[in-house]
Amino acid sequence: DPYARDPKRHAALKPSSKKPFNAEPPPSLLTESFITPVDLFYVRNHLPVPEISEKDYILEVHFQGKDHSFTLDDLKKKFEQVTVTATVMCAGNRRGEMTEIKPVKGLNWGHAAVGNATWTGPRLSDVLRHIGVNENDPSVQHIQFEGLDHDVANVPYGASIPFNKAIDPKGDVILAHEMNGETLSRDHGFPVRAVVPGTVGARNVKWLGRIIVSDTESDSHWQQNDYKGFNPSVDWDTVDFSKSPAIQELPVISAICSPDTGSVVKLNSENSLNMKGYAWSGGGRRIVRVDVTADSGKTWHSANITSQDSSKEPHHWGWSLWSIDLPVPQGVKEVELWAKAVDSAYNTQPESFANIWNLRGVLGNAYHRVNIKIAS
Ligand code: MTE
Ligand code: MO
Repeated sequence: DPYARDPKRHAALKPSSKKPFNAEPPPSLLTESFITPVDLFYVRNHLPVPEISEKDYILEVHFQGKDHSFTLDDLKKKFEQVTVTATVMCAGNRRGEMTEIKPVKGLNWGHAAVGNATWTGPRLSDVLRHIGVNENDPSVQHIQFEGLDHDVANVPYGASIPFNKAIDPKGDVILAHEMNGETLSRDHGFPVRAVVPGTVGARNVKWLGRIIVSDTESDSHWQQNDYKGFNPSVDWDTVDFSKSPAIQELPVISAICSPDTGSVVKLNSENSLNMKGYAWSGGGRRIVRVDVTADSGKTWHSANITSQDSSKEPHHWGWSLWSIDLPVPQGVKEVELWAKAVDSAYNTQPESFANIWNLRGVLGNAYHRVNIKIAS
C-alpha cells in the first residue's frame, strides 16, 4: 500500500477520499479564526505523501540547460525571508452544489476546501534573479513546478504559473517552508511548497522538487487536461482541453459557514439569526462587500466584515470573514439564506450553478444558499 506511510490526520477532517487523502473541515470551524489551524486546513493530495528528509532535500532550478541546486539551508539563509497571508482554495471547492445540477467528474467537495494561512520563505522572484533570470527575457514565459510525489509510472505532480506572476516581487510567490509560523507539515508540502497567492490551489505545488524556467507551460496532466473551465454544454464526448486556458487567478466567492444546511435555528429577540462565513477573491482583489438575504433577494443586507487581511491591493491575498444578525421574515418556518460577495473590481458571484456548470465541476462560485428551519 503506497499510502501506508501517509501522516496521521485530525479527526475533524472529513475525507472525500482516503487514498489519496482528501479532506475538509466542518465549515463552522473555518470562521472560528482568521488563520486556519494547520491540522484543520483542507488537504488535497493526488498521490501518496512523499517521505523527505530535511538533510537530503534539494531543490533543483533548471534554467538555460543548467541545474542550480539549493538545500533547505540555502533557501533559509541565502535569501530574505518573507511572510505572506494567503488563502489557498481548491478549484473544486463547492463542487457538491454544482453536482446537484448534473453529475460531474471530481471529488465531492463541500464548501470548506479552502483555508487561510501565513506562509514563510524566500520569494521565488529572488531565487530566479539569483540564478540570472532577467525579467525582460522574452524566452521566459512560464515557471513550471514539479512535486516529489509521483504516480506508479514515476510521473510527478506538476503545474506552472505565468512568468509575470513569478518574477514580480509584488506577486508574492513564496517557496514556503513554514505555515502559520511552524515547519510545514507533511500533508501541506514538507519541506518546501510553492505558495502562489491569489491563484488556484492546484498551482501551489507541494513537496517542491524542481522548478523549470521555460518558454512553455507545464505539460503535466494537471496543467493541460484538468483544472480548466468549459461551456455548460460541453461534455466528455466533445471536450477539447487544448481550447481552454488553465485556471490561474480564481474568481470571487463566498460561503455561509453557519448555520448549517438543515439545521433548526432559534431566532433571537430581534427576530434575527446570526450568520457567518468567508469571502475571497483571486488576483489580490479585496472583498468590498458581502450581501445576504433571507427573503430570496427582496431585501439585501450587508454583512459586517469581522476580519480581513491588512495587506494592500494589489496583493491582498487573504480572505475576509463576515458575520451578521440577519432579520428573518415574520412567522416563517423555513428560510433559504443566500450570500454573495463583491470584490474591489466589482466582480460578483453568479446567481446559480445552472449556467456555470462544467464537466470537471470547477469554479463553483454561485450564490451560496443554505436552507434552515426556524425553531418555534
Ligand atoms: N502539489 C503536489 N505536489 N501534489 C498534489 O497533489 N495538489 C494541489 C496543490 N499542490 C497537489 C499539490 C491541489 S489540487 C490543491 S487544491 C492544493 O495543493 C491543496 O493544498 P493543501 O493540501 O495544502 O490544502
Ligand atoms: Mo485542488
